[in-house]
Amino acid sequence: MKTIIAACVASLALVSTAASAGPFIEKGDAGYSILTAMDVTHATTTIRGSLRGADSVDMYAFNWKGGAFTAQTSSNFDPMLFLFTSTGNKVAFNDDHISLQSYIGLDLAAGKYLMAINQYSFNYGGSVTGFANAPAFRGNNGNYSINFNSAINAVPEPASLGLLGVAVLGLALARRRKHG
Ligand SMILES: [Ca+2]
Ligand SMILES: [Ca+2]
Repeated sequence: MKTIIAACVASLALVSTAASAGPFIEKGDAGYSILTAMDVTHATTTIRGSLRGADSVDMYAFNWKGGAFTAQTSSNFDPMLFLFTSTGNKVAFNDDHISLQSYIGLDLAAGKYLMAINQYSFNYGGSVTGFANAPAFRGNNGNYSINFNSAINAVPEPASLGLLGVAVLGLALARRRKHG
């Protein structure tokens, strides 16, 4: 039984390590179109990046597990926040929620999405293709973080596999005990 408990604890430790990876930091400069959006490459509750001059829009691609979704900006400039489907259909937009900071909250179906952040008063014309004007808009230089209520890009498989592994191990030990 001790062995099984130890295996359970080890398995849970692996699962929680995978779920609590640190912030995703923008590498170089995230793009501003469906094709150039930067992939968030690990499960995280925070994206951090910067906007500099002609780099006036950053767009990120991520997977959402489904359910209640919130995204809140924190920045030293006046941000605007956008959520699109992976094919560029607008899901949500917010400029100012608390003070000048942006907030998006909704029940979001599982799938791949694009999140973009830029600066007031960039006019994107209500469409993802409106970001093509990004280089022409010169905002202030600044740093931002986008914080999520739950890990984006969370991969559910490791948790299921971990539990499955524990079940298989438990069965194997039980069988060995019977034979021994
Ligand atoms: Ca950037
Ligand atoms: Ca704002």
